[in-house]
Amino acid sequence: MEKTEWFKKAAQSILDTDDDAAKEIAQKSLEDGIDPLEMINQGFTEGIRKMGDLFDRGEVFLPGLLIASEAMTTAVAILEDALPDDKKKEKLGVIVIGTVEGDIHDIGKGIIVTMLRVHGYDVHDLGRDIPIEKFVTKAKELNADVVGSSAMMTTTQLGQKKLEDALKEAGLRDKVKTMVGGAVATDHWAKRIGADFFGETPQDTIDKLEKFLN
Ligand code: B12
Repeated sequence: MEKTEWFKKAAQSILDTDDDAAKEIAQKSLEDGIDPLEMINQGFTEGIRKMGDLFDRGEVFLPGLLIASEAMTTAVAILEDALPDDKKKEKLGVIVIGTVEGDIHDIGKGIIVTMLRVHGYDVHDLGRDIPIEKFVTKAKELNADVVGSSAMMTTTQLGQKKLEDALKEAGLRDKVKTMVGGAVATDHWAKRIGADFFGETPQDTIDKLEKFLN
């Protein structure tokens, strides 16, 4: 099957909130030699984006979105397992990343984590709903080069500003670069809170990281 057909099927399985289909499509696409990263970015991610639009328009409700998110997580996990082992590669930098306190959205952050790992970064994913102190403690412990935070809601976005302040207070701010992302983040927001940059997409994030770390 053409890879564009696989992408369409992947997206459709998310729109259908069909966990079994998503799982099967992920597995079969691998057997068919489709690049797992392309399946994530051009297939399943398209599905969750469209689902988000339907949710915004009131055509899908929260339980539907929740099931779609679970199907997405299952499929992405299968594809991630198939990614080449990059452990032997020389690491480009140590990154501590998480979704800020009060916020449980982690699909986008998970995709960023996968892409960064594939590109050779040593990524420590703290998870979601993470207290600011935990970002700081981990960054200190690992002597991190970069601290990244994801926030998907206007109510939790302030956590990204608190993180900037906490890193300053801990005397770490001149030792690490900070990146922010998530549905409500913008270049303007990053500038306003004093973060080094805003990463809009995985590629944008990777390009900017290269620039900031060199
Ligand atoms: C899926 C989803 C959920 C799922 C989350 C499942 C999960 N495990 O993540 C569930 C159903 C659980 C959920 C719950 C809720 N949600 Co919700 N959700 C969404 C939805 C539809 C899609 C988010 C998503 O996964 N997008 C796909 C990914 C691939 O894109 P992304 O997250 O933007 O990530 C990309 C970039 O932003 C970037 N990126 C992301 N993180 C980072 C971090 C760094 C460091 C960098 C550099 C880049 C980066 O790279 C990613 C890949 O390209 C959005 C709608 C939207 N337009 O975003 C609402 C949305 C975020 N949710 C919203 C809300 C309000 C809620 C709820 C309060 C419930 C409700 N009443 O609707 C709860 C919140 C619970 C909580 N305490 O957190 C609102 C937030 C409104 C606001 N502006 O404040 C949105 C915008 C929907 C809306 N229009 O109302 N949600």
